[in-house]
Amino acid sequence: MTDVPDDHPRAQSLRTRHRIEAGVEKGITSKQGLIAEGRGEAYDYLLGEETIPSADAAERAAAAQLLLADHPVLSVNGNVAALVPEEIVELAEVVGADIEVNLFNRTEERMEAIADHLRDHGATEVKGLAADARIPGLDHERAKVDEDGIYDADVVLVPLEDGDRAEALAEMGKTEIVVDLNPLSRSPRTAAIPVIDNIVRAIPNVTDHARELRDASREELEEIVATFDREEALKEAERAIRQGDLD
Ligand code: PTJ
Repeated sequence: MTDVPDDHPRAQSLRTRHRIEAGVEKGITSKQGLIAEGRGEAYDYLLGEETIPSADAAERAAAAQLLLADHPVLSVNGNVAALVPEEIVELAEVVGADIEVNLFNRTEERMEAIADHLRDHGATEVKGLAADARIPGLDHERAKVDEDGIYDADVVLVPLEDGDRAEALAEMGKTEIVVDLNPLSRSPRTAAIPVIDNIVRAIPNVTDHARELRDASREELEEIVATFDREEALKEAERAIRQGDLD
């Protein structure tokens, strides 16, 4: 991987880009993942490449929601696997969630490569390969999930999800936490908790909040979820992007 000097003004963004490139080379990330990364970078640039306060509030609500869940599942696609494999494994440990590979462009090779990559980063169990259940209302390949994974989950974290599947999961009654840098995209608009932030900042921050909230009572966690305002979070992110103060 190309070395990016620490004092480069866009060091983090360039490192993220290189990780996606490496993901494509390793057969983890799809070519479309490169395009998705480019779209994400543009929004992140306008957000000042930082976690804005409303995103931090969403990340705290996401942590509380995951801790409250009976069966939380973290969904992983090719971009997420390339960018935050260790961080996903860590979050799953802290909140007691399953990890499931779920791809927009599903191929068995990529499913296996991503599961191996997650295991190399500490995952003990990776779901998604059984594909013994279907999300109703989606075409065959995109509908595939594990019966004891996403199909059974009450709370699902779906980063960089496509709009159709986000809607179909919501139809199934799942509580969805969506991480996406575009507040106008259908998936965060469908989510109970839209997190408008870069996945590379969002996942570690949800984990930090979850660690801090681990001993909180159910009432405290429910209060955090109930007072989170999803409309406000979407509005705040859009406002920040439109009025971007790029200092
Ligand atoms: O690995 P697969 O086959 O499941 O495919 C995954 C991609 C991401 C290629 C697929 O789901 C796709 O085509 O997604 P879209 O429709 O391009 O949407 C990606 C969304 O993620 C866009 O709204 C981007 O702004 C957003 N995004 C991109 N990079 C990041 C991001 N959001 C958060 N953090 C990022 N690093």
